[in-house]
Amino acid sequence: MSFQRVEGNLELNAEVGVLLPTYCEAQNIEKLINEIESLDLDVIILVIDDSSSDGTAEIVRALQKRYNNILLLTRPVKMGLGTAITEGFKIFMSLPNPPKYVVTMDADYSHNPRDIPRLISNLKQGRSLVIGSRYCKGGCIVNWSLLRFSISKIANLIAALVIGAKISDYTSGLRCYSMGLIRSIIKDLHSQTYEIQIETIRQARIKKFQIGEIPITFINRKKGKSKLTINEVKQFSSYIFKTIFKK
Ligand SMILES: Nc1nc2c(ncn2[C@@H]2O[C@H](COP(=O)(O)OP(=O)(O)O)[C@@H](O)[C@H]2O)c(=O)[nH]1
Ligand SMILES: [Mg+2]
Repeated sequence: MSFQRVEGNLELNAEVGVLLPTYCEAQNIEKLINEIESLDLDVIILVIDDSSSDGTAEIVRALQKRYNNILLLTRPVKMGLGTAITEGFKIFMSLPNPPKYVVTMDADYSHNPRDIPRLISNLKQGRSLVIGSRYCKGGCIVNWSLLRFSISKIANLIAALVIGAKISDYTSGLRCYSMGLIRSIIKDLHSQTYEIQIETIRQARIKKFQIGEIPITFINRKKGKSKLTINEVKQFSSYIFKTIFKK
């Protein structure tokens, strides 16, 4: 299994795991990791990189020499955000000392690392999944095109109809999961790409875990390109249709 291919110290022991899926994030990853490291957190950072051609993995390897709490898995081809997140979950679960909480975030610096402690403290108030929401009161999006905003809003409206959880942002990538929730839903996660964000919420709801959200400010990436393509939109739509018919 992929666990054997993870680079870094597998004996690490920390309360929080931060999972960073990367595809061509060389312009963002160093600043992001430096900022996570500067937080007052007991943390293991796990980067799942899909053989980015811009040298993302080499930058992470250089950072592993500076910090002793970074793990890296490189996969041979681009395999999608969904499989990167589930593979990251499996790696955290299999560590000799698994973290209690797993935070996922985009590695393009559109999520603010300083929101991580807020997510964790909200989870500790009795929740198993806390979403960083752009659409609840106090949340906000900076610098998105009208088209990108519309795609996100439509995806959220459909997800709300199909899943019906009491949350405002189903597609946010900034979240905190309890390890108990991850262990309980891992076998039911089959997403290839961005639909992972709603599949995890759906599974958490089916298994009756408490879900919460806190407002965040999402600032569109300043560097590099979005990896959301028509293929991701198709996979997302196909997941929604399959879910409707399963009901
Ligand atoms: N490992 C991996 N990471 C991916 C893949 N697709 C997207 N990502 C990462 O997932 C995060 C979200 O992607 P992004 O392009 O920012 O999507 P957007 O914010 O919706 O435009 C970023 O950190 C990407 O580098 C993939 O196929 N594999
Ligand atoms: Mg992004």
